[in-house]
Amino acid sequence: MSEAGGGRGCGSSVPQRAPWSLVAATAAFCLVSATSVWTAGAAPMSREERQKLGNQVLEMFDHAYGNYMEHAYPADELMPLTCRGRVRGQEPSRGDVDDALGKFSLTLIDSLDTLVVLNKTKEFEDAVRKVLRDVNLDNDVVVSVFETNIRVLGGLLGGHSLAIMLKEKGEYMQWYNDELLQMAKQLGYKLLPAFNTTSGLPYPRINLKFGIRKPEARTGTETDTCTACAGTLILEFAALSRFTGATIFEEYARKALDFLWEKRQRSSNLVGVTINIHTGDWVRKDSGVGAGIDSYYEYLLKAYVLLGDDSFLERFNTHYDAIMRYISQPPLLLDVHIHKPMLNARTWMDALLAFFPGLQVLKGDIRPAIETHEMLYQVIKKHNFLPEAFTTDFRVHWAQHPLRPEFAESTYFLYKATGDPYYLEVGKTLIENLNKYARVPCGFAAMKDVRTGSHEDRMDSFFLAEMFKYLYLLFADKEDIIFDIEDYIFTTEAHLLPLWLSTTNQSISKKNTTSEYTELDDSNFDWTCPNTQILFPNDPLYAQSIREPLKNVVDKSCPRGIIRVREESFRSGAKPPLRARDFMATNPEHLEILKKMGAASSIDAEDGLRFMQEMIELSSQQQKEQQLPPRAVQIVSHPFFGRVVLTAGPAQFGLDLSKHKETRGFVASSKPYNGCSELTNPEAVMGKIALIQRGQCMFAEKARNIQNAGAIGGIVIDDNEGSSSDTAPLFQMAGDGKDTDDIKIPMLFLFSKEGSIILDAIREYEEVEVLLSDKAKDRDPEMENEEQPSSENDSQSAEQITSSSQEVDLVDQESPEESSLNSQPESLSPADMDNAASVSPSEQISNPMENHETTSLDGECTDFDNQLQEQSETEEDSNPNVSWDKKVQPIDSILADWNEDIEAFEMMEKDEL
Ligand code: DMJ
Repeated sequence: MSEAGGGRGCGSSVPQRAPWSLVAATAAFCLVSATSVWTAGAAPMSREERQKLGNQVLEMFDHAYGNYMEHAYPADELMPLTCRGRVRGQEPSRGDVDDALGKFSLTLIDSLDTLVVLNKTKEFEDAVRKVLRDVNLDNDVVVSVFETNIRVLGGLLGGHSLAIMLKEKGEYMQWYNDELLQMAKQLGYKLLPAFNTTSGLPYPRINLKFGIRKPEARTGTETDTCTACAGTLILEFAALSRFTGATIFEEYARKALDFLWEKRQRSSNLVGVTINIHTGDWVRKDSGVGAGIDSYYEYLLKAYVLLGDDSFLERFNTHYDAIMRYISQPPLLLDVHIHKPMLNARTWMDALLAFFPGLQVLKGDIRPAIETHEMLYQVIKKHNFLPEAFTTDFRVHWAQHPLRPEFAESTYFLYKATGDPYYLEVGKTLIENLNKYARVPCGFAAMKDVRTGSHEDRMDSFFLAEMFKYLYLLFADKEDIIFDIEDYIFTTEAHLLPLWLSTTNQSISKKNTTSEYTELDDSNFDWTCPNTQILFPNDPLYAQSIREPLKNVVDKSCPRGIIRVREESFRSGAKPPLRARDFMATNPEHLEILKKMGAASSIDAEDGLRFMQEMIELSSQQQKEQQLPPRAVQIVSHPFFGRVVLTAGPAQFGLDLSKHKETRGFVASSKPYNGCSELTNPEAVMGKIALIQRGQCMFAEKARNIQNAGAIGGIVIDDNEGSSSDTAPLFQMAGDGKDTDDIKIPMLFLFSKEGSIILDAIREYEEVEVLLSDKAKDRDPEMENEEQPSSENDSQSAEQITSSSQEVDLVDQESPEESSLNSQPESLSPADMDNAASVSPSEQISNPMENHETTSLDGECTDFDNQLQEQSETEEDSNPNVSWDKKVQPIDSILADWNEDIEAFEMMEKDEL
């Protein structure tokens, strides 16, 4: 165990060299692992069971990595539904998400150090050879500087760190001669032109071959970047400098951090989500700990740990104090405005903030970490995964889940800090859910919609870099890992950097240590560190006692408005402010209140502002609620056994699957394939779910034709080749303007990519059975042994459906399985033939609100709001800063901010996480 140091030490009020050996394993800055003190609470998990779960994680990793290597490599990522590689330019663009892909075998590089952690040393050696042999870092591709840094530079450095560790051990990697480090350096130099701005903040994107400025670069015109994008470089860049002696990398990353610190909002000490890289103005002035900011905070604290530079801890502590004052509303973490930090900026939280409890463990602030983690776990128990965004009353706001690792990360750190076996049970649930809902024959697929259980053809590289590492380490004993993990720090992508770097090539930190902090009061900073003896004073039930009051927080919560409870409590005795949801234009009292808003006092003006925000939210929510949520097509026959779930659009006619039992049946293509005339193969579709191609007539007409032929359901497949629910907004199939009550069968719509998964399955397996539903049926091992039942929907049986026998003289079309792969219709349908129910432009593809959950939660209301209120009142008493909110703010300034706030709010709504 190395004694790397340079920062502040536990239990000391003066700087000293500290053993940072606990950082990686417990990530608990100054925390002693409490594993050994645990004696009661959740039942302890036996070594045998932990080993079993560890082995399960290894098997899952093999499934993900093996399929990537077999079917996708050297592509950047695996597409687990279509079982092939995702090559940029060959797939429809997914926008910003694709900027992580640089044609540099991303998943392989991101997986390197995971292989060593999981004891796959031989595979690691092979993987390193492949990287050195195959990876080209000079592609003409525009990539994200942030993603390339954390995943590729971090991956190469993590690989190098463990390669030299293995070489030193004397068995593996004896041939290794710093080749990964040379690649990392080459990549580092490629990223440097991005920093060529007056502010020193990097451009968000760079062309790997042409940099920023050259005409061929196709980038360099951006003006904004996110705070995390500019503030998450120091660990990798400093490691690169210290490994190589080339100081320029650490200098550049420090300069960007210095600039962000300078630009913090001085009265709140918060930073916004996006910043202008030329002027340094905040572009988005909302502030939280999730998307857009998250790893900026993480890197301040970890930079202190790795580099031993006090200025980073001072900055972190200043921000942390502000976060706990304004953003933390335990167990929630809610975004606020940097200028008006008592005003919430959103009514929802994003999944990325799930890393924060882990960071709080590193900081040593365990109580709020336990509370937020518990709240997140309950959301997961409700939806199987953490949706990308969820509301303060725990409804799904954005239903995707790309297999993010942040919650597993926090679970691991909390277990290390508390030793509470409860966290092992949490990890077990994560493993079960991944296998049950995300595992597909060719890897693990991201969830397109946690409510329906449908998949996206996507397995991000961070799933291998982070998820398996944290899950494996959660169940591992020290002897299960071939090196001492406590000698390393985790980057934000869970790459491992050795702590001995803190004492190597330190010239840069010495040169650049700023002296501006003399203005700050030292008493703001925690120079001493908590330890487990204080945190858990002989009380092994400590963590449980914190979780207990929160145990029903999700199930029994009532919808809340966006007003923060703290604010309401300031006005005890006063009439509660008018809320948008209660407003009635016919109520004279309401009109009177409205008139007053913005006219009398700052409080009234703030009520007015809030009212406007609520109105915008409410109307956008109501718009969404008028749309039907997506449906699921689940392939249940061999060899899929329910593992592949496709996102489908509903129809405004026919059987409503949300009200009825699902429909199950074998599929058959209709002839003609467009379904626009009487079918010529009724015997083939009778009692089955008919596949029909979009185009050439109305959806309702197709439905009638297949119903008349005896089909029990229909799936319309888009004729626009390459379309996918990953890149196009789902819509409802509208009727034909006539009465559609005669259509009794369920109809669903699949984009071409999802449709081709079924068509390919028919070609390969002939008999393909699917389930049409509003939510995928749970998969369990028995499903694989189940007999193939006939349609569960007897009332929909073919015999009961009246058949018409109109003779229509139309040319028969080839069915897709007879035609060649990717056969195209003879002529493309006029766009206006199929009448998709209109979708407003603001609800196009990338709009997260598209998936807004419309159902309210079951369960009675608890006194959760009261709990929060009580807590807030206590905080008010002890919080010197509450006076901020009480200050009379000039009404003009509030009104001047009004437009800005509404604009920011609208941007947030559009923003992709
Ligand atoms: C990872 O790439 C990193 O953890 C990053 O900091 C943000 N989150 C993704 C995975 O969700």
